[in-house]
Amino acid sequence: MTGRFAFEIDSGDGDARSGRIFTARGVVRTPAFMPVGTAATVKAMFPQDVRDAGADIVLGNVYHLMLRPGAERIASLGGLHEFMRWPGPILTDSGGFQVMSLSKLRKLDERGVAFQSHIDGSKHLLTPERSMEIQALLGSDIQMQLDECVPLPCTDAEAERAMRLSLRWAERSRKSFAEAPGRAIFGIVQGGAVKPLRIESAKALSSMDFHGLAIGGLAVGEPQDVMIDMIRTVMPHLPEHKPHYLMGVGTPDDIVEAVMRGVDMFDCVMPTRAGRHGLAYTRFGKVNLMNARHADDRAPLDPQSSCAAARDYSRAYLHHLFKAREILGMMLLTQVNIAYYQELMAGLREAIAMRRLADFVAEIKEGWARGLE
Ligand code: PRF
Repeated sequence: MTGRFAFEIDSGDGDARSGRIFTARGVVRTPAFMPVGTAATVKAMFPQDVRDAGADIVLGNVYHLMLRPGAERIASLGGLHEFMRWPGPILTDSGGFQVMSLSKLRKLDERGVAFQSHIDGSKHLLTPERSMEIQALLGSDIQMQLDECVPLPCTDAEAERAMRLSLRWAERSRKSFAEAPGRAIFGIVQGGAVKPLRIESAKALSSMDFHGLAIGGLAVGEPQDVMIDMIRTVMPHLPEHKPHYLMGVGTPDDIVEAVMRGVDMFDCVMPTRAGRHGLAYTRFGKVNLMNARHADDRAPLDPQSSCAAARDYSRAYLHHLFKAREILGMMLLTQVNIAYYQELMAGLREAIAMRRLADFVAEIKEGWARGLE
């Protein structure tokens, strides 16, 4: 492992940027979409297929991996990259967000978040320091601070309390982060849908020497215009020369809108989860393969796709696989969706470099609106 963590912006179009993040384990082309590999696997996909689809980086989760198989165990087995056979960069989420959404028994205070495992009921305390330690044990290339994300809508007082707690946890996370060449730690902006809170959070984090800044607390139940409004509010207060990561977003349309406003990185379970439920993301919008209209259709999902699963199998066959609950259906549609998301990101990067982002966005939105033939 050599080299320093760095971010270089190669081109810009309006507020959008395209560039490269340099990590110890390779380069991430931005804007980037990170497939979610929660439990040391991008569900239903071989690591090499994730790479071949165009992904430079995947995401792992502290919460799941600390509970099963355990961070110390993964470390003793050679680290997460070796364990899951993904040699490229890995970003790990800090755990707080997953505790709040997955564990039914949990209690949050100044120290951290105490919770019971959703798997076996065992008790754990996740502090900012322990989250950093776990992320280091996993061998993460980009660590995230521990934060608290409140679901929207919420009261201003609740948003403020969580934002201030997240700032104090940001300082503790930053302090306990073990510096290593090519490794990074990102801070996370919170503040609900309250603009002055968002601005205060962004300013405070920007002064804390993080390698990148994330916008958290969005895509948690608010309409898209609220999300866009918050991105627009925060962005002028983030350092321009550091990566901007919008956590847990989103639909292809959300991603396009955020890229136009200066976001560089995304992650979301949407393409993988949808793929396991018979939903395909394509140039022609979202397609539900469970629908009977596909039962006799010889056409593939998209003959022009870079993905063999989208080119070589008929819609009728995919429909059959989902009706029969065959595993291959999930595998094929996960491939289709990850390939489509990566194709979209590659298209965005190219359009930014050519300074034709507005035209590109108009073209792809037209395709989504047209629907499948
Ligand atoms: N914080 C963390 N992870 C996250 C989020 C957050 O706010 C979100 C919000 N959409 C997704 N994942 N740590």
